[in-house]
Amino acid sequence: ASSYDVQAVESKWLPVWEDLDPFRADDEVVRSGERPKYYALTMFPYPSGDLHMGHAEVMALHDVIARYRRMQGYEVLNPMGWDSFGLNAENAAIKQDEHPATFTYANIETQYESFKRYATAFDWSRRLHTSDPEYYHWTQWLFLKFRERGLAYRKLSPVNWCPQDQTVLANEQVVDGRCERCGAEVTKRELTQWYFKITEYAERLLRDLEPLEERWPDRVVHSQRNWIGRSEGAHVAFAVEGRDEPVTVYTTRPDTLFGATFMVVAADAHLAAELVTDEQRPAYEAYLAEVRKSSEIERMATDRPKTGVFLGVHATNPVTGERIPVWAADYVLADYGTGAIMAVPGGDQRDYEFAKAHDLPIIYTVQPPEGFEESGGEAYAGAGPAINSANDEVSLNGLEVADAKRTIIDWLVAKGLGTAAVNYRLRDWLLSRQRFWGAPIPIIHCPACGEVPVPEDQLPVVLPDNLKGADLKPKGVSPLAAAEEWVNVDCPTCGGPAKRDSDTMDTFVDSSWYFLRFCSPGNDQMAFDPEQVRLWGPVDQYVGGVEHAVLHLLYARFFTKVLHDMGLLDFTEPFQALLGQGVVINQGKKMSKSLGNGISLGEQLELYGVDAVRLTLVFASPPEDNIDWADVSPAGSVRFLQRAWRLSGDVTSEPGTDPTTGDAVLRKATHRTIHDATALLEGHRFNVVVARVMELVNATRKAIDSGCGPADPAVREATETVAILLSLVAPYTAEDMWERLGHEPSVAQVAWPAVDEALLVEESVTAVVQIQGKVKARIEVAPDVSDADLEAAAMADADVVRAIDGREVRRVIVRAPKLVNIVV
Ligand code: ANZ
Ligand code: ZN
Repeated sequence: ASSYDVQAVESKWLPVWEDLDPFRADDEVVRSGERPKYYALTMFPYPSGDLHMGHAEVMALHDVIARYRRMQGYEVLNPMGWDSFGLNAENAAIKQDEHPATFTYANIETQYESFKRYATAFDWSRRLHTSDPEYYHWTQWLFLKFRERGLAYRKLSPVNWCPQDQTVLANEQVVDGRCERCGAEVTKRELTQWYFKITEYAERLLRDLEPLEERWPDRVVHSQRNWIGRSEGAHVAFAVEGRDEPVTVYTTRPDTLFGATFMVVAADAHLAAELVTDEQRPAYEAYLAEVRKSSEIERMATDRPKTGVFLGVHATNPVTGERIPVWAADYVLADYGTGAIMAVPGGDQRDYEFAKAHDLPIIYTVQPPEGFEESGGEAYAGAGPAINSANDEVSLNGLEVADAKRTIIDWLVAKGLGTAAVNYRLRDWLLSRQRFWGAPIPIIHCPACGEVPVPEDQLPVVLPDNLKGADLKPKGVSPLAAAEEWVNVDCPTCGGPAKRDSDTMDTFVDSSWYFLRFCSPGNDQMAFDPEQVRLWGPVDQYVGGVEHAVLHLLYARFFTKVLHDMGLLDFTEPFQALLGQGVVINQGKKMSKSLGNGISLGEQLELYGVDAVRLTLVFASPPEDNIDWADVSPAGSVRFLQRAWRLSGDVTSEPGTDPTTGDAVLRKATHRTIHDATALLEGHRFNVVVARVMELVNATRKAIDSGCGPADPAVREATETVAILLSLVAPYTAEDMWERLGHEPSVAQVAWPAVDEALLVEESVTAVVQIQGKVKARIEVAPDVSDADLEAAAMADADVVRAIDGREVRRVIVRAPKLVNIVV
């Protein structure tokens, strides 16, 4: 064909690639040392519909990396699968009166076909779905292993409850007090739930972020740090009247202890109910009922009046000996620190407002600067020397905050009243969900034996396939609890009647280890083969959305560390490098149904073809930036691809023609492009790579039409380079060009072109000739000119000869290629 037909090119190459399977990763090649491994991974999708523009972007970017590394000589593992459990399918199933599997696997097939058409460089032989029993068998096994190590446990505690989805949520799934999925305001409920003890790994999760700083986006590292939220302070014990045990508080400001004028216990902590006197109990219970009704959003609002109730008891401030009242309030959180605080209204704004509202004393313990209005309605949280802070034994007065902290902690330790303490904001990971479409928790509850793990040889615990539609409607308990046949079993230990745990696991459990499964997919003896993971792991480059900063990316790091500690992994971090792509927006706004500004990927592909859409997405901006579809031109991409493709039809030299005799100007442009593209690819500046290929296409066109002509070997070299570079972004066009240039498919399998360094050398440089220190001439010389040649050229220059004017040359200093200094 002499004109570029997008449809024809696509339908021509798709089946050829299907046969060639050029992206299959070969274990043997790596094991034998023939090629080094490279593990390229992109976040696997939920099968919630067909692929959309967001997928198209991330896959286009990820493909550039995978294809480039392959051409560089790596054996690339680039697998793909589906994160196929979750509420999405379950809600759709309820609406359509189906089993969630029906919806899930239909969507997977649709997405699979779309991935293929989109020409992604995946090794499909490793495909997995987290909702397959073959996969969740091992999710369940891992759960049991974590439990054996004391890292999975059950406890009763107030949990985040989404009234819309009728299920509990992990802290990470509550965003600004709302359900991350449906946006409903989250409330609290007291429930017995399963947790992973991620807090035991808090310090390591924090410490190991440091080496990631170089190769992970700042934003992600920063939010993980904040989320783990390490703080240093002290535990201080307060004696409480009528109680043997003291109440311990966590404070980051032990230096302010002299200003602790009251205590506050979280209203919904058990401690509050324990402490309250009979007299105050009715008031407390009324208050607690109010607190329970309010959502997290209301409770966290800073401008909210500081409500609370006196518990009727007093404690003793350990440094002042003062009797201080103990209150309950909702601004103190039950699950942070110890759930109780020493209130220092002079130093903490929340305490200050509470003190004002309830008429409690305020003492400043740090000297505020000149001009600070003590009655201006504010606590002073800044630096300065301690004041009002002395008793008979210890004085902090005059000490700056850090010194004061040290001094008071030493005193508390000596008195047996406190210790230095580190606290983390990170909570344990709540993993159980009262929903159907997830991996069942492999535990059996027996009235006689208690919690009994399902024996390993009875895994997987498979979901029942006879539930659908209304059976799955949320009722507050898992639909599995109502599935009599499924839930009632014999106890594996005593044989008596027992019940299966009817909760399923958070889908983030499934995705915390999928990158390991890809190394030995289909293994029915283990979750992953440690030998195979040694071969391929860890992931060299991960590509995906940074909205997962504190969810998936933290959980996967936690799993990796635990599995390392179990002796199953050599490494402790799963993802060596992370690229977080921007999002595709339209007309300045996020695409949404309500705004009606959605762009259908399918339509774009019909209109412009796969290559043009991919090219547009890669060319639009640096990968991390958002792309506004209103600002880009897929039609322009089509025109460029046509221009590139036409070159391949114009080349008249034979394949294999030695390029070294070709046109020097074009050859230099070609090799400069290869050289720069390599550096740009390493730096993930893919959009600039595209711009450079566009320039090379123009240079080649010019050489054909008005330069050396189509038969010149340099034209072939340039066009082949265009095809190879373009194959990272526009695989169909590149493959077709490659064939028209007389080669066998696939261009994806050729080696990255080598740069001829000699062709990178600059043409000439300007040398300055001075006589008696004054510039007399400038001459053009080769950059690698020798001192002797440069001196000869200078002495022969007409201006120099005139300037010397016959005088005797006493000395010549030469600094090739820049300077000649002549002394006469
Ligand atoms: C006395 C004090 C004086 C405090 C002062 C601060 C300033 P971070 O940095 O986030 O760890 N706190 C402790 N447990 C709490 C809970 N369960 N709910 C609400 N607040 C709690 O915060 C630690 C500080 O937050 C602690 O230090 C405590 O107040 C409060 F001038 O103690 B501080
Ligand atoms: Zn039993």
